[in-house]
Amino acid sequence: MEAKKTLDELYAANRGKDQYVAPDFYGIDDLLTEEQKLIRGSVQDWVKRDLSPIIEYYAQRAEFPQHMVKQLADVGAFGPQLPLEYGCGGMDYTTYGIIMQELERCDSGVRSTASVQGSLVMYPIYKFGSEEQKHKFLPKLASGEMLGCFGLTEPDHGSNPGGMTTKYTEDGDDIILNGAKMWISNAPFADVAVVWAKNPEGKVKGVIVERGMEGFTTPETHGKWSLRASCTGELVFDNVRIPKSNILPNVTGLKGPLTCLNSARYGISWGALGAAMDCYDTALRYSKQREQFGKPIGGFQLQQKKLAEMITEITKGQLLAWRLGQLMDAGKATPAQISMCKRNNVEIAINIARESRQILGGMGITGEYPQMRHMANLESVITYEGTHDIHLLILGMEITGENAFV
Ligand code: TGC
Ligand code: FAD
Repeated sequence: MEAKKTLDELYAANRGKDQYVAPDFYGIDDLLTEEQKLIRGSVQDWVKRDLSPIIEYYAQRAEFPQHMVKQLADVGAFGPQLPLEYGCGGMDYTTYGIIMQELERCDSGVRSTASVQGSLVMYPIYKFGSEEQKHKFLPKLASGEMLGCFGLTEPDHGSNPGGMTTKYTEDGDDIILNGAKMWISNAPFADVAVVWAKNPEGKVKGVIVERGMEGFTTPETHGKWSLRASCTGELVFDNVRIPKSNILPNVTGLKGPLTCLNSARYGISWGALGAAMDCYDTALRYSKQREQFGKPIGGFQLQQKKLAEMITEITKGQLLAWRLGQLMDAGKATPAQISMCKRNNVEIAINIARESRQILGGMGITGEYPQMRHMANLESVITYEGTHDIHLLILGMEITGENAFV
């Protein structure tokens, strides 16, 4: 492996190379407020200046760009939809979606870091935590002083989290936690983990586990071909003694973690579209520059078909995401509507990554272009936060009234 480069070396080599222009075929920008466009612009500028130049390098090395955590906080990516009172952004859900889109336009792993922090760590503490927990954790999570992770999935319980075996017993003012979580984004770097475990009555509760608690370890998961710039790991609890004051008091049952997933899945709906827009934009530019048989390949009907179909799917996805944002802001979005949007937008993104890679010919398989990284990343995105199949079943149950899960 090549010697480790410094950030300065990466910036010197790569700044200014990112030529991204967001596709907007239907003038969907007209549906956004000036403030939303302003925030998008500032995130877009940061991504071009500080993230694009380094992302391929970190992904190739399967390394988490830890310095980015503070920068993500500075651009307002952690909990933008949560109240100002706790140091968060105080913005609407549409703005939250727009930020996720700009991040995933660069890399799904970066969006993942922000999704987990904002929707899966800060949101449950805000929604289900005590005032003391909110004041203790939210400002530090919003400012990037702390990084968090969310532990729901277990080795034997992925799509069916209700079967979880992680559990705790009570001992005076403490609980004793035992079990293990798997596939946890941010885990090896996290200062806190929001963990879902069964109480002595067998009911699911949320518990804030803090790094340094005895018996709590977070081994890293190695060998991923996807989401390589995001760090994934396990959470292992071996008789971890935790004060009862770390239990989230205001929710009991699986609806706790699933409510948080509504918010995160919503963010992915916008995010995946960002990856699709980057792939399309890259392929469109390439098709105008690359010549074969004496003319740009964009002049051949077969390439135009690919590009025309991509922009059609992107436009439909943009409208779905925008409308879902409106429903979220009005507090009316249903889980099945969120499932439809997450499922559709991730699927079109993965198809567009693949098709656009073909337009780049051999160059498309190199790290010079983002297609392969997006394509590999999206294999995780189509699996986590509910698999493609699970979202179809959620939708199927909503429209037929019949449960096909079991
Ligand atoms: P079921 O009996 O249907 O429901 C149990 C309770 O939960 C309620 N509920 C919801 N509440 C809020 N929002 C939702 N979306 C909800 N869906 C269900 C439901 O009303 C019930 O409440 P109550 O009061 O009656 O008890 O549950 P089930 O056991 O049959 O399971 C079905 C379900 C929905 C859990 C399953 O379909 C599912 O969603 N599985 C997917 C699991 C999943 O998404 N895991 C994600 C792990 S986290 C992650 O991947 C993070 S990646 C982050 C990154 O890096 O970006
Ligand atoms: P399984 O549930 O074993 O599913 C395997 C296959 O069976 C899938 O195709 C599925 O669709 C299908 N299947 C399952 N049930 C049914 C059914 N009833 N009907 C039809 N088909 C079915 N989890 C967290 O808690 N926190 C995190 O931060 C987190 N980050 C992740 C990061 C990455 C990179 C990845 C890959 C995963 C992450 N996950 C996280 C876990 C993720 O949510 C799970 O992988 C996902 O929910 C699927 O669970 P599973 O992998 O156990 O697959």
